[in-house]
Amino acid sequence: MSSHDRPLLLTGASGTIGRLLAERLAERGWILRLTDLRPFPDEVAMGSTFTQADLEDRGALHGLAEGCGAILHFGGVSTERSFDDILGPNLRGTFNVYEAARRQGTRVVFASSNHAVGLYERTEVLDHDCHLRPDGYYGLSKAYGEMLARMHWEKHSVESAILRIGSVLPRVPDERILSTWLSQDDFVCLVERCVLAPRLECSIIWGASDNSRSFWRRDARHIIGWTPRDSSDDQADDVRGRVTDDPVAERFQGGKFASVDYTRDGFPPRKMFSGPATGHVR
Ligand code: 15L
Repeated sequence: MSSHDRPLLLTGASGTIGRLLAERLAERGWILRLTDLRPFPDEVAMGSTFTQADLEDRGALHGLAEGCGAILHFGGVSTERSFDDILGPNLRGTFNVYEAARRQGTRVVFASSNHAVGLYERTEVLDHDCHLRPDGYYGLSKAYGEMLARMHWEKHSVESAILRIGSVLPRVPDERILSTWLSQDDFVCLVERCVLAPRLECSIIWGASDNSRSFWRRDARHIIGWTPRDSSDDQADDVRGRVTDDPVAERFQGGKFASVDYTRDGFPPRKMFSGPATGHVR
């Protein structure tokens, strides 16, 4: 558990959800060490600092993590790109974050993504222990981050909250996001709970509001004591019919990410794995 007297290190502070966290956590009294490769576009709250740094710079990350109450790892590439673009920030960078956490004996809140399991069909409902099924190189890098978290927990007792984040947006823009929406308020509360919870172990939590069309079900939220308050349900009428004309994107939970460079001839068999740890067909 972290208390307000130790700073929180936030990577990816200049990104969309990094900026949201920076603003809202500062309002809640947290002292932040913000970092990003890009400059921070907003005013830095009193007591907090911003350091421009590359996630690949191991020494810089170790320095930034010193004395922190938790590392909120939201940095790296956040969309589907080539493997070479993703390798440095998301694989080496996340490794550096975990090495820093291990040295400091601090917990990590890891921004994983629904794209770690984006190749499940939309008719399936997943539990946190389903097999990983990344929908591209970005999703693969999140799957790697989840495994890195698991290894650091089992081998070095570094705790993590692995947040499989859906879509953090002010409003629902289309039908897919009725299933994946995480309101900004629910998101900020979720991250703060991960910091305050007495224990995290290595918990996977679906980052989604209480949406009745959710693709996801069981997770470890009871460990941190988080319950979302919002739901996409009351926005359903506003987005009815807002779908793409891409059959691959419409079939899979990962949407457009799944259809990038999708070359399989026809669709895969519905069940790729057997056994209890798969998703459940609705
Ligand atoms: C993500 O992981 C992306 O970072 C974000 O830009 C959205 O595309 C989101 O997933 C989503 O699936 O809606």
